[in-house]
Amino acid sequence: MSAQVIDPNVVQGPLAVNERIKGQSKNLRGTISADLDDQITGGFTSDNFQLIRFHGMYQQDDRDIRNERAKQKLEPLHNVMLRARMPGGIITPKQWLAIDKFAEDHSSYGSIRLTTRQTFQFHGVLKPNIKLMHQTLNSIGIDSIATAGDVNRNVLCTSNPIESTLHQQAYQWAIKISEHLLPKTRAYAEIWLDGEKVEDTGDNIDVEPILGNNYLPRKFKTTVVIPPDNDIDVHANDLNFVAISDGENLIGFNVLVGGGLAMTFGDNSTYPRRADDFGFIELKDTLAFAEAVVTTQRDWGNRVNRKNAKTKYTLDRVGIDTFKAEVERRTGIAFAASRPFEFTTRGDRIGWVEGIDGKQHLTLFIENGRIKDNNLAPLKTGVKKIAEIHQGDFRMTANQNLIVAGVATEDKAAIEKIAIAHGLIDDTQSAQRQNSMACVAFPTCPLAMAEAERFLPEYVTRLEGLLSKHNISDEHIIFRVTGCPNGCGRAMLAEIGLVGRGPDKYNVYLGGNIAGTRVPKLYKENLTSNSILSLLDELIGQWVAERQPQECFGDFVIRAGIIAEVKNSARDFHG
Ligand code: SRM
Ligand code: SF4
Repeated sequence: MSAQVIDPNVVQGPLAVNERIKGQSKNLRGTISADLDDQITGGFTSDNFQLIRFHGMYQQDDRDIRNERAKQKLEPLHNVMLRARMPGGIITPKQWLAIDKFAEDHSSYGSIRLTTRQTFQFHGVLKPNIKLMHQTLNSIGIDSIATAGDVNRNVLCTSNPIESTLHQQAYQWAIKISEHLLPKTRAYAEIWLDGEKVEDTGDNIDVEPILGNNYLPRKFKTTVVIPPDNDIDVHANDLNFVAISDGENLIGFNVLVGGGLAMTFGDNSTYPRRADDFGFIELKDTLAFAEAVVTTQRDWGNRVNRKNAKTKYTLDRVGIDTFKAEVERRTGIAFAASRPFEFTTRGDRIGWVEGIDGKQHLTLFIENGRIKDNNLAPLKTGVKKIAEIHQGDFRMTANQNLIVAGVATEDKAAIEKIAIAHGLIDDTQSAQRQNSMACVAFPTCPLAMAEAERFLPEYVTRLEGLLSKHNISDEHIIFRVTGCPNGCGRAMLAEIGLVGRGPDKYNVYLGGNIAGTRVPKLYKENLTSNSILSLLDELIGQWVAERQPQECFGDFVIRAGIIAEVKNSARDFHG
């Protein structure tokens, strides 16, 4: 009998529980269908709680009323959040009208939530409406496959529609990559769309040539980005294709691998990390490289400890050169030297711009991505009215905003009128507000430790007050808040990032930059929002007094020695 060869790049030890769940799931089917028929509970039981994620749903409950229900001896009001798959974030007006109606009729919060990954979420859908939700989406050509779980998630693409030829080409690649890396299991169609049942022949019913039957060790995120815009924040992602053009057409990509932003408090083996540049590839090799990076991570990613399972940790564990060489071995193609590129901007350009095709594009600032008719403005009705007359498409941005894209010049006035009447265009919004962002957090996120989305608007008003006090009302600092260290609002790429620790308690991170190419570092821990404001008052005062021309806040705090620069996360982030 030959001895088993142990691959030194694979972490040995008892596998994480999720590995058993995935392995025994019959390619993500579990017993979800049976659970769906169980009217005794509003939730999903045992393994299915995890498995529905691979179908784009999370079980949640309203945390605002959780204790009250517990006192009444009621189970939490279980419901699901659904996240749609929307590579590049493009959606037609017809699709928008259908999702608007579903949110209105069947989601407890009556809102559509644009996310930091260019798609939308429904919150608060009760069990009896879940199938209807998938069937409604299917009828308009949308699904939610692989928007959560240990798979390649929604593929992002720079939203800027101005360079329309290049954008069109890049967008097509985002779709191709998304399709190529999708799970091949027919479980989604079978369970939600009443597709034909496949015969149960054992643990693995379908073949997963790329992801494997245990799927990936952890979530995996991919982007296609067009420099100099880094609107999709490449360094939050495992795999990035940086568009290289000859001025007009796409000729290839630089491939950046190993970004990610999450960490766990008290566990220094976890940290936010920038992606590394592996080199240039030709367009024709794009899918082969996407597949090779994914399969290398599939085979070498840590399946023992989920906290160290993402690609960023695999790279630091095996070494960048080893990982890169393996990708080259799997494709049979060597990376060429990286082509020069630079990121200079990140935020969305709010307001109208004219594309090179002469079409008009209106970017609407949607605070925290929450589209809802609220006391301040009937935003949801406004977008619906625009969708009723709009002939182009909508583009969801990775900064939680919405672009009304491809407006013919003759339709501009009508769309603008609706947008103004419904609070979707508001000239009083400051640059600071437009460059601030928060994750969802309470009441729906089960992992939230502090408020984020509900905290941000009022806090930005106070921050605006500070900028005004220091006579820089027209300027802004990239400011982001997340309700816990998972980093969904990308605070770990902000100039000032607040990370929730507990009710009204946040850690303060400083030192990210405008282009999103630097991770910030912990400055102060566990402060109340009031004390953070006093701190920021001092720091902003110092910045205004001592900064060099054009020096942004994040660069200043490093040059002034207020915070050390994070050059290599594994070494510097906790050091
Ligand atoms: Fe996230 C988990 C919301 C972007 C890192 N994220 C969650 C969950 C599903 C909580 C849960 O596991 O039960 C949150 C649901 C809240 C709710 O009620 O809606 C949640 N994440 C979001 C969204 C909606 C935030 C937003 O305000 O827009 C974003 C949805 C994106 C999408 O459409 O797919 C969102 N999440 C991100 C990002 C930013 C990004 O990708 O650009 C990150 C950091 C980048 C990264 O992955 O490193 C992020 N979310 C996480 C993590 C930490 C993963 C890790 O590496 O450890 C978790 C927790 C987990 O996976 O265990 C998480
Ligand atoms: Fe929830 Fe934390 Fe993500 Fe915010 S950062 S949405 S609190 S998991």
